[in-house]
Amino acid sequence: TQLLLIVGQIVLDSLVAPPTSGLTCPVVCWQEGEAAGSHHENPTRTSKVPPVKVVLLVLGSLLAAALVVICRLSTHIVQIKANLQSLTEENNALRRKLPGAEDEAFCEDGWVRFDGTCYYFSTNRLSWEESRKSCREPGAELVTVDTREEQYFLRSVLNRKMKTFDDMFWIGLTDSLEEGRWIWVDGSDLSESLQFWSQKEPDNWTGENPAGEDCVRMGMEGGGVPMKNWYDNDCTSAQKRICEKKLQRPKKK
Ligand SMILES: [Ca+2]
Ligand SMILES: [Ca+2]
Ligand SMILES: [Ca+2]
Repeated sequence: TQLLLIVGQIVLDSLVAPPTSGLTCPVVCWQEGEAAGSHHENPTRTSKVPPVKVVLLVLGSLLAAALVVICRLSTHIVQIKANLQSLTEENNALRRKLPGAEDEAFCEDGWVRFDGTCYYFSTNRLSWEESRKSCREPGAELVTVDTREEQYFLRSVLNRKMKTFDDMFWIGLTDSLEEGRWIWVDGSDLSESLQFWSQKEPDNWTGENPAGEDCVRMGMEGGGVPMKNWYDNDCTSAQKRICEKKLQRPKKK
């Protein structure tokens, strides 16, 4: 502001003040002054500041003042943006503390979180029925594959975990009630569009158990076909298992 006032005063002075040295034309004055100054023939005229120079000086000052204002505004905008960022983070933190907030939920140690669900990949082996019981103890169930994304997630984990071809995991799918009718442990029928049988499966093979194969385990992708990693198997054989349950929430105080 002070700078602007000074600049304004200079403008006024240059307009109001009468021409000095008896010269009537500022341009002539300047031209003469320049010419004289360059030859050092008229020291009295070269000591005056020509009005055109004053105008240039004023314009320069105004430009400088404008730059200062723009610079200060930019600083303010940066500060406002930083404040907004800080408030957004604070808001998100408060939201997480609200009852039912998704991010407050968690999976217990040993369980893997994916898309609002916790999964457990066992290291010990049990029959299919025993596996189901074991999953139910902590309030879970043998896994049901409800989406392609869930299948993709499970196969990705298994691809990392499995050491040998036979190192498979029970999932919650069986046709023990009616041969060929596959039902999930939640009672729903296996949908046509969401099946991931490996090559030549299910085959209800009777080589190991004359009762055939009525339970499903998930393993390596047969023939290297991506995602196709389901095998029906003898339900009494001991296999690892995958359990799933909803995200846990802290107990209310
Ligand atoms: Ca599921
Ligand atoms: Ca069967
Ligand atoms: Ca089979």
